[in-house]
Amino acid sequence: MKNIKLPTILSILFISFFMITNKASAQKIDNDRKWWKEAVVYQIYPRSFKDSDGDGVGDLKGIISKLDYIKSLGIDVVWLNPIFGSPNDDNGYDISDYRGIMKEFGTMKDFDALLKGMHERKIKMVLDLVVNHSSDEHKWFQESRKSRDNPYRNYYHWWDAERGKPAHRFSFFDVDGSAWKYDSTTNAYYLHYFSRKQPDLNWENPKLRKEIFDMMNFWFKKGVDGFRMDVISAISKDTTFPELPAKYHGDFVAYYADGPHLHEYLKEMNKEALSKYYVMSVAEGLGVTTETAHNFVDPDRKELNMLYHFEGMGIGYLPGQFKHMDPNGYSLLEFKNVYTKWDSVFAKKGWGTVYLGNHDQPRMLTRWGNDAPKYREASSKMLTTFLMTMRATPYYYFGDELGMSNIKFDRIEDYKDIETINMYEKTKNENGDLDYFLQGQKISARDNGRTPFQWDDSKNAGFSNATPWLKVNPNYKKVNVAAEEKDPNSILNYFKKMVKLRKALPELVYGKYELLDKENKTVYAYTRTLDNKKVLVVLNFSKMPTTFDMPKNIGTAGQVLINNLKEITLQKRAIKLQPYQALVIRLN
Ligand code: TEU
Repeated sequence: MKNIKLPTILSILFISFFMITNKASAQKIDNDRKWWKEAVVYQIYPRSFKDSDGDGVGDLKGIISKLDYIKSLGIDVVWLNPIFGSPNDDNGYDISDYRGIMKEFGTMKDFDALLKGMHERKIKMVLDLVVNHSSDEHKWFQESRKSRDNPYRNYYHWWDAERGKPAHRFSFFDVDGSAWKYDSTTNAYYLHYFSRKQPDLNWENPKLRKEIFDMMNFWFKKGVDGFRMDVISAISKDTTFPELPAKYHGDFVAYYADGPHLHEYLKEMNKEALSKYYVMSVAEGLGVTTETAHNFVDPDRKELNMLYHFEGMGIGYLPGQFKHMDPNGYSLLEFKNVYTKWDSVFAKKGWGTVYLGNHDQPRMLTRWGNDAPKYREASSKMLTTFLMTMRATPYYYFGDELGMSNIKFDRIEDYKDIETINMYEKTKNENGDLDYFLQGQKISARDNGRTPFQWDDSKNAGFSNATPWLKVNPNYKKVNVAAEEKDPNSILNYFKKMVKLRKALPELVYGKYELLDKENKTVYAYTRTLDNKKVLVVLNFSKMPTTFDMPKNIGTAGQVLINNLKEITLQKRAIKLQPYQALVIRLN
């Protein structure tokens, strides 16, 4: 003992203290560590991923043939948009057979092979649960509409016409805007929040609920690892169908998400299906607010794991104009505010999600970044950096890892999406400005995010030998997997690096988020801190160079963990940022 000097003793003490605190806090994370919190989810729109049988439509065998590519991304979970039997009025969101595979996509044998292939590669599979509505071609609806006393009548919402017209309900996809459709066979109206071919299921009926839970168990027994739940917030309705309460005027979506028995049904779903397996569940939180979010995801309520909110997706629209974005872009201050607010919602309890695009949205590069040739690479990478450094599970949309961008169709004939086509018809019927409408769709239409995946520079981007169901973006000659795999600095390789970094640093998953320089209009900067580990994320959201001054109280800059450009200029505490530069820096 006498040979050991005081500084050595101090450092031993220091190291053991460090180990104890580290262990204690590691345990703290352990308590509520979950695989789905640490996962990166990769969303695949099967219709547009890879066509194996030459009909111009992507399919399950196509996905199987690309499993090694999916694995190479380093992601953990694949969410597949609906793959079930469907007449495709809304690309599979109108299901006619919940236990069968859509003919164009393949067979149950293909599905089993796909699931096996994913599991062999340690990738989990999440399916889409579409149970607010079915297809009107589902056997239940075919029966239900036959007569008022059919055993399936109560599987849907009917309003007998002799009661007069039902109170108005808004439909997302109807050309007339009404969610009630008159059906002469039984002289009654049925409810459809989406298209006429998507009648809403009646969750009040315990038999219907049992059918749904049995169906979920059917897929879980096959080994499926979870569900993304389509408009699940809308399943419970006040079946007296009163006039829309005044509180919801101008915000019918909030009303749809505020059904009287919603949380009873979710608890029942948890008990009868979800709780029996170690699976994940994520609600499409249409109409869910920061006040109501906890009701879905707090663990002690035993409902769902996560939800994704729509507040971020609402940024940048012109006021009062559904689906027309402000040509001057969006406000980064608002963007920061929304994501910071949603981080704080789950700071103590529950867990969030983060996404910048999906099959219902335009491409993230066009909408949130800059798809001009000069900026597309930097801004794609910058947005990926944002998604991979937030305290929330990232849901990353296929093709964004290549920097795919909006196709911006000029003609209505090029669109295939029921939403665009019906809104166009509606605008026409109302003598609206069709050119203005089409102009708006170039930015906001859902088909922008649904064009075929770009594999290489061969015909149809290597997606299909036949004419694809939706046109391929002409930029595929340059923007494609084959080219980007070869280029170490590609958007694709940056995405892989970013996924690796997130997986390597627990502070990027669990660490506390603190916004810096809140009023900065072009730079989004924050720190992520877990115990004694801290990183700084600095993102230049603009095409102008700028300087970011590191606040004194956050520590000093250490290793640069990621940089989406070649250079970094750091003078004392001033970081010079090039257009769309993104940095993750270790703080000491
Ligand atoms: O989306 C729900 C939804 O509200 C969308 O209609 C959204 O408002 C719209 O896409 C914005 O443009 C889910 C699915 O994600 C979507 O693909 C389906 O069309 C819809 O439900 C009906 O199932």
